[in-house]
Parts: sequence; C-alpha cells; structure tokens
Amino acid sequence: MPESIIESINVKRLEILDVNGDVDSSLMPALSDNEIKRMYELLVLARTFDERALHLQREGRLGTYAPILGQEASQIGSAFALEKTDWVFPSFREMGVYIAMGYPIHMLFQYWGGDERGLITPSDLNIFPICIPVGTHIPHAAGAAIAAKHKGDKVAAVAYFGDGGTSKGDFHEGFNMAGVFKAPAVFICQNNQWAISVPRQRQSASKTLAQKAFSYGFEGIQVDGNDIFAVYKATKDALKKAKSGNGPTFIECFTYRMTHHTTADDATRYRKDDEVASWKPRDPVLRLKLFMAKKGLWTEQYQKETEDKAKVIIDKAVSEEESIKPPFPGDMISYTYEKLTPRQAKQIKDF
Ligand SMILES: Cc1ncc(C[n+]2csc(CCOP(=O)(O)OP(=O)(O)O)c2C)c(N)n1
Ligand SMILES: [Mg+2]
Repeated sequence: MPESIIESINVKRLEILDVNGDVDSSLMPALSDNEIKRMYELLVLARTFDERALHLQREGRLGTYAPILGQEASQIGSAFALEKTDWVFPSFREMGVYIAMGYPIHMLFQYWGGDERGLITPSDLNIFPICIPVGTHIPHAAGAAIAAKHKGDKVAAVAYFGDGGTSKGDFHEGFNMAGVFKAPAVFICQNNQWAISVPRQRQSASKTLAQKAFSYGFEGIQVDGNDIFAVYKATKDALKKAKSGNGPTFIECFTYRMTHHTTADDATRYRKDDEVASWKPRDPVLRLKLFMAKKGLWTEQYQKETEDKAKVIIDKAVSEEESIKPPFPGDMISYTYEKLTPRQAKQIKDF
C-alpha cells in the first residue's frame, strides 16, 4: 500500500493587533470604546498589582510570588470574554484573570502572604482555588464541563495552565475526556516559553502546542498572546462553541515570561538578556496604548488618571490585607487529620 497522508494538521494562528498598534479590521471583534478602555485599565491595574506584589515580597511583607509581567493580555483578554457563571480553574500565575473577574484584591495579597483564607472564593464567583501542582486541575475542568453538560447548564469550564503543563499526564487525560464527551471546556495555555528553567523546545517536540488538541478530536488554535484583541476573540469564539454544544477548544497563547519564574528564582542564570530584550517591543500594554492613541482614546492625562486610580485600589487592598488578624497557626494541622496525635495536640495548645 502506498504511503499516504490521512489528515494534515492545520493549526491556525490568530493575530489582530500588531506591535505598532494597528489592527486587522477584518478580524477585529466588536468592542465599544468603553470596553477597550476597560481592558486597558485592567491591564494597568494588573501590572500595578504585580509590581506591588514584588515590592512587598522584597520587603518581607509577602511570601513567594509568581509574576505575570508580559502575560497580561493573555489573562485580561481571555477573562474579558468570560461570563461570571463560567467555571474558572486557574494555575498559580493568573492574577490578571482574578483581577478581571472582580476577585477582591486584598484576598490575593492575603493568599500570597501565606494565609489560605485568601482563596475562599466569594459566592458570586465561580473560580476554583489556585492550583499549585502543575496541570492537576485540567481533568477537574474537563469533569466540571461534562457535569455542566449533563445538568444542561449553559456554562463553560475554563482551565488555565502553562507550556510545562502540557507535559503532564493530567493534560492528556483531561483532553481525552473532554474530547470524547464533547465537553463545554476551553483550555487556555499561556505558552510563556519557559517552565522555570526548561525552555519550550525541551518541553515538547511538537511544532506548536495547539496541535496537540487535534489528537483528542477537537480544535487547537495558536494566538498572539500579547495581542489582547486576538486572545479576546479566540476565547469568545471558543466559549460560544462550547455553549452551543460543539465541544472543547484549546487556545495556545504565545507569549513570554518577562521576568523570573517566581521571587525564589533567578532567570539570569539560564536565559540570555537578548532573548528577553527581543520581547520588550511586543509588550501587550504598550501595544493597546498605541492603538488607543491612534483612535483618540488615549492621552497623557488619561494615562495619569488610570495609573493613579490603579494605585489607590492597590494601596487600599494592601492596607485592608495587612489589617486582617493572622490565621491561627494550629489550623495548619486542625483540618488535616481526623484525630490529632498527642504531640500535635500539645503543639496546638502551645501556639
Ligand atoms: C506536579 C508538580 N511538579 C513540579 C512542580 C514544580 N513547578 C512549579 S511551576 C513549574 C513549571 C511550570 O511551568 P509552566 O507550566 O510552563 O507554567 P509557568 O510557570 O511558566 O507559568 C514546576 C515544575 C509543581 N508545582 N507541581
Ligand atoms: Mg511556562
């Protein structure tokens, strides 16, 4: 039998907003001027949060923190497309998603300050707790999507994870289930080119990460993750498809982690300054700002007001968080064991 190609993989790449702030109007999603301004204000707020978290960590006022610098468009653009009723399964680098969904910011500081009560999601938000183990929440999202389908809920389940997450068995198990059951799931990978010190090319021999979805019978698409309009459109389309019974989508946001993996890491030990510098002109915030300036939506005055407003929100969140009574240390073991050992009982008494 002659060799033949059964089906070739056709991975689309979506780009709308370029580095000069110009858009491909044939692809531009419908967004009002106010919505575009709201997106920009969220980008600035998320970046202000991120900067403050780093400063607080350096001052010993916060624990280890995973920065989002460079990935803001992937996070705000996708979250902007979500409805409050959708179920979100985040990893540990999604502060922009939390902020865009309206999560109380002081609780984010509380969590990164080591107080788990910061992850008690307010009842009007469907956000699962941050998942520190890489990728283990991908099957949870697939399961939630299958459950929503059975219940007839018009919602989608959305999992966020990194390029490193695609190497986990959980990724393949979750994708397989989602594909077989045509689950209303949207999988969003922020391919930031690094999994701590492991570069993308050592993570997978696949040309794109997006193409992996095709093995499970659904579409994968790569988007420019520093282009907020492309991320928004891809997510909006995927959610619509999921909610109309047409199954899952995998979105690979092609972006870059501009700084260290966490505050416990030193990225200068394993990657070159030139590589980081080459991504600077592709900054997601700058790109939207250039677009808005051309449209007459951005002025120096507006920039100042936006930054001042963000600073006030973050200042307030920090003081709110720092006025919360610290948790009782004994809680570390109170909820772990059904019955305490005599030593643990003594420890709790001595706290
Ligand atoms: C199961 C598991 N193994 C190892 C780790 C340690 N770890 C934390 S983050 C990380 C890399 C994750 O890379 P990626 O998925 O690309 O996400 P990114 O950190 O780049 O956002 C590793 C190995 C972990 N948290 N969980
Ligand atoms: Mg990564």
